[in-house]
Amino acid sequence: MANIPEHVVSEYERLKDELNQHNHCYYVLDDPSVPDSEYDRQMRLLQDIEQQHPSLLTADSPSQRVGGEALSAFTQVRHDVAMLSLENAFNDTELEDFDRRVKDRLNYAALKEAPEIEYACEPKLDGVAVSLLYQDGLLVRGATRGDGTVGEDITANVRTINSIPLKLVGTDIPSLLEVRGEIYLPRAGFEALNAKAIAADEKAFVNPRNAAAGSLRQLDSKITASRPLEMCAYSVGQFQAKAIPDTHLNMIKALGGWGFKINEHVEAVIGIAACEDYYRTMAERRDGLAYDIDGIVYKVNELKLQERLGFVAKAPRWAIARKFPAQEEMTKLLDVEFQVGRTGAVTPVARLEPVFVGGVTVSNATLHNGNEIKRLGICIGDTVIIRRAGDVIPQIAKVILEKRPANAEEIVFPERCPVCESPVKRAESEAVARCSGGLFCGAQIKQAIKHFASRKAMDIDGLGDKLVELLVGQGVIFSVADLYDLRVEQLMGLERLAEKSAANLVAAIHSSKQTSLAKFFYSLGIREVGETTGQTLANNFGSLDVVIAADAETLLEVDDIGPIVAGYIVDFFRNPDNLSIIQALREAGVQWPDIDQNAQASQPLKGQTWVLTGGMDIMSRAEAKDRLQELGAKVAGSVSAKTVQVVAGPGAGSKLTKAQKLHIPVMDEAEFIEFLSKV
Ligand code: JCF
Repeated sequence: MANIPEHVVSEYERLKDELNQHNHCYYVLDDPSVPDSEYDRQMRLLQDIEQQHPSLLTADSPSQRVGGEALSAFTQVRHDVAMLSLENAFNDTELEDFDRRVKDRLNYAALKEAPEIEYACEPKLDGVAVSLLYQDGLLVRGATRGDGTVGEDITANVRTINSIPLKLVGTDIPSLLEVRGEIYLPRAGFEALNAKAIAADEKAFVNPRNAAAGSLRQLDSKITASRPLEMCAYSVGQFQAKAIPDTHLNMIKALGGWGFKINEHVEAVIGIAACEDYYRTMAERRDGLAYDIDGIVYKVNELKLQERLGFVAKAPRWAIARKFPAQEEMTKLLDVEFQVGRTGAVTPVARLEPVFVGGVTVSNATLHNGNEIKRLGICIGDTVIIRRAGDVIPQIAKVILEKRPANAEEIVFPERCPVCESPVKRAESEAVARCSGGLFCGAQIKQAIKHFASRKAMDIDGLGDKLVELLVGQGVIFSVADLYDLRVEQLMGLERLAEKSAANLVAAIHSSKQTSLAKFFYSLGIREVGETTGQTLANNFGSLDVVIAADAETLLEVDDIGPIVAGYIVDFFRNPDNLSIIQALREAGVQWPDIDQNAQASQPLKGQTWVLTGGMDIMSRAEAKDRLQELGAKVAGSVSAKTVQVVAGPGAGSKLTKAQKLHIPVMDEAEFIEFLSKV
């Protein structure tokens, strides 16, 4: 380092170490050590030094995570220790057979009292296997698995992945370490990537694994850098160190100590029955995980035993993957129906040959809108791939064109509403097409009434979807206001409604008349006015008539109301049909206490955003939300920098983690109830 003052060199090394450490806290431990602004400041200092003294710059600098020059091709890499695949087990019997083979091979039959085997259990991540080579603690090479013997050199790409240490940390760093693991895209990253692709009219990825593989195959590492990939370490190939761990689990822990992300659910258990319990527990948690897993990997935990067991052909005898039900299956598109929603949105719904996928039988899937049909290039009769992962609704991920039958039918988007035959129109800026029939359309009337009666709206017990279909279908009621004229004798004339249920329903309709202003706003079914906006309107304007009279400008003065919602609200109250329904509801006796605008003291949480997550034992989630909103707080669905307080119950997951990451205060249910009693 000729000509570079020593204090600059040492400052440079210090910044590199510190940034690597912040990076580790943020991406591996999910626990940031400094605010983003401080990280950015240190990064700029580092980059300044690198600009003034380019000879200092090495590939392990944290500034290089953004990717560099594009390659023209990948070079081949020979794995010194072959990268193995795993044998699969598809049921408990196959797993028990594996355990028996392990014991036989270890000659346990000859023992008087053969012990149960200890197994390390871990979720099997659905991503791309990689090998990372570290010499004296520095990342020198990253490679794909390839065929297990020869892979591709993807060093430039792996350097962009934030959870991969560029330099190992901790103590007893091995002189040579080849780490194996899975590079994967968490579900949220996958959804975001696909949403972007769809918005740009590009092809979407079928699943996170394909997206991860595609992201790693980029010759331009800047593209890889833009994808939120993660890497989780699960085994070791080459290894030279002073001390070698005795078990797989201790090896994994050592990797964690050197800075790798390791799976939070790895665990050692004794005996195959405990392995089966682990499988069932993880199967229940599967939908709630932030990433796709396709099974559980079991490994004989003692490395000495692993050595004695050895390998067959391409797989170790000491490990097996127990597979979960697939999250993707093939099926046929039988037909497409068009459903009309509350706001007139016409949604194409795919009718599928029933298929078991992601643990449930799926026979319908939404096709969202006309653009989605075009993007998928789908026809009736096509064979499709259905994906159902997490708690999201099943999606058609891909059409298998090779399997298209000769009589495949084009899907024609209807020009007239399938229910009321009014023209279907689509605004230039919108993907959604809507029936223009408004409250003339039977489908929209039905949906409006269902919404009005629902639990979080007017909460009319006993007025279920089926009954609404019947009442509107038979011309008994035409609007929500007609509900309040229903008589017991009238209802009894309908199929399947006994006198007692009819009387109960009339009573429930009667008692719904006492409501709150917030619920009433929500009940009206104004576009984009959900529960929260209903509460916002009530809190800020205090009475229905003030909102009816308000123009868009007045509405916009409220923080949480944007121009689009304001427009919908104004349009709604300018519509004479809507006003006459509101008039009829008031005449029928629907009422609520107005909110005293001067009683600011009753809203001590005004302007605060709260988040509820996890379970609640004493009060219900809905009650908690109601109480917070009455106090003026906004209750949001996700944690952000704006969140002032999180209430976390048992089972809280990613929202809690994020709150901790952002240093947002968290309280449990008991503390929350205590808090409510004091405000
Ligand atoms: O998570 C995985 N996909 C995974 C794959 C985990 C493991 O522990 C593995 C693996 C492939 C081979 N272990 C081996 C030996």
